[in-house]
Amino acid sequence: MIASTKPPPRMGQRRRIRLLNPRSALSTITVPETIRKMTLRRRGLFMPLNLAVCAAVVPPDWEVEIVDENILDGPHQARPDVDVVGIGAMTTQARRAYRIADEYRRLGVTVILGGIHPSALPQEALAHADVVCRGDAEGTLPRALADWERGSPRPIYDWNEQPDAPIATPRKDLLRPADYLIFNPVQTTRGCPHGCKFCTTPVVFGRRFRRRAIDDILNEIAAAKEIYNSRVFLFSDDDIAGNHGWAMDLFGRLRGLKIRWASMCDILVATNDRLLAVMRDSGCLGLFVGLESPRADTLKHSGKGYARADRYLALIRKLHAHRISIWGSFILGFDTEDWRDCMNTIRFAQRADLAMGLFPILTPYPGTAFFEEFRRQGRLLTTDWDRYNGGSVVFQPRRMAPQQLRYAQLAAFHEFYSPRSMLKRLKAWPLKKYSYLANLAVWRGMSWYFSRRGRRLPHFSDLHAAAPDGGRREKGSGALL
Ligand code: B12
Repeated sequence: MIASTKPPPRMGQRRRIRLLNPRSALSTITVPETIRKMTLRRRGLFMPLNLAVCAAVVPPDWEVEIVDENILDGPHQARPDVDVVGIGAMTTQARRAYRIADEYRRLGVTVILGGIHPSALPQEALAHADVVCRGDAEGTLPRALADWERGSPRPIYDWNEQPDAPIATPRKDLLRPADYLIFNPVQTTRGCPHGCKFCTTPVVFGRRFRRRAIDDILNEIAAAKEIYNSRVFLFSDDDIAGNHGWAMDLFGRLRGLKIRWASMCDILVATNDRLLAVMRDSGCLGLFVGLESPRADTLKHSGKGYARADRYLALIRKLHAHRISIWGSFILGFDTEDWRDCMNTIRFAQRADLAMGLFPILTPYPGTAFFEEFRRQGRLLTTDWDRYNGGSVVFQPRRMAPQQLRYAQLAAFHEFYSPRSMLKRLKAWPLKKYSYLANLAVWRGMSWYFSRRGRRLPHFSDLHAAAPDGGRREKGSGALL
């Protein structure tokens, strides 16, 4: 543990805080050049909305700046020119966040850690920080800074002590739009009533669905239209239609703004015809839907019992009939599934004509039920947080070897994004220009990645050939690769 030595501030002096987004381990895995190619040479994919929100709740008499290490040419160098540094971290950023925090503390700058990972593991984070803020910055950061000014900050501030602090409007003026592909994410809700065992959201932000004032949302969008000329928006929500009544109000009022938008959403939205119609009228182009698996027993096992796998196809077709395209996300590696189930998942995604598919490997993020379960069972292979990125196997799968699972993931991406699969899913008409571009970007990125390494692209048939039974279902096989 490194102690911070800077004396408490003198009264009346203007305070300075630097908010920092550490470099993410993921970008070193997915190869920065590929990301640049895919993002039209923007430096970053997504602007750090978390820090723009933090900046909005810093007391007005403080000077505030945001530094995003992901868009710098080299690593950020800690400098003692601020009083406080606030660092946010998802799990993939935790290791780098801790290193920067240690450097700042060595210089005597007070360090506040926040975001999803420190919220899930506050004691771990406290070894690198003076203060840890758990959950929303709105309910924690202003209190932490006020106590710091009085010279007596507490080690932990929890948003549950102030659960009704309103969701703030982010300070986007502190960032440069040209640096990011997605500069105008807008968040409308927090928390999630579902309790999926793989998801961090209910653990960190609670199971009560918290809604932002609709006027604030509309004002943020209107300002972005005017200042940045934005017409297409991304709602950075877990589930924009998690509450159908509220979503109906929101979509009804969005209609007047004449924007187009996409968001994450659960599949149950397709059970409500009236809501779907209003949603489409409000400018919805597409939804990112967590489907996880086409197997009912897997959904039940993962705590996603609210969704019914046998209705997936019909509900997806209904969304398509409303001209809403779907990015489906599936998780590979559940205890109920082996590599053949991974293959069947991809076949399902192709049959459903999904515009895009994501196939992350099951990752037991700290705080989730799966993390506790795998730890209890001695199945965690590592707690190197850099590897908690959805592209590495960090636990011992029940029905396949770790290498089989990783290979199945690569085969899944390859087969789903192959030109033949793309044409079949997207069809020639009506022309889905953006979906074609996005599919081609993934395909190009994959082909480039494998050819540079002199490796052929992975196929599920390789797993068939390597299986000891020649492809019939065997129990607990660890053989391959
Ligand atoms: C948009 C998004 C992305 C964007 C990028 C986001 C970004 N800024 O870099 C993209 C699409 C690139 C992405 C990718 C990934 N994502 Co993502 N993503 C999201 C999503 C949907 C919204 C994030 C967001 O903008 N939230 C809005 C802001 C305002 O909320 P916030 O970040 O939590 O910040 C608040 C508090 O946490 C706190 N806070 C945050 N930072 C700080 C700092 C300080 C000092 C303080 C005091 C407070 C504080 O205050 C903020 C305001 O209240 C979330 C879901 C969610 N509900 O958060 C998942 C989520 C963050 N993603 C997740 C995951 C797993 C990933 C991937 C690993 C997925 C994958 N397999 O590829 C990658 C990793 C990317 C990487 N950089 O390494 C998980 C994180 C789990 C974890 N333990 O880390 C989440 C929570 C999804 C989930 N439900 O499990 N993601």
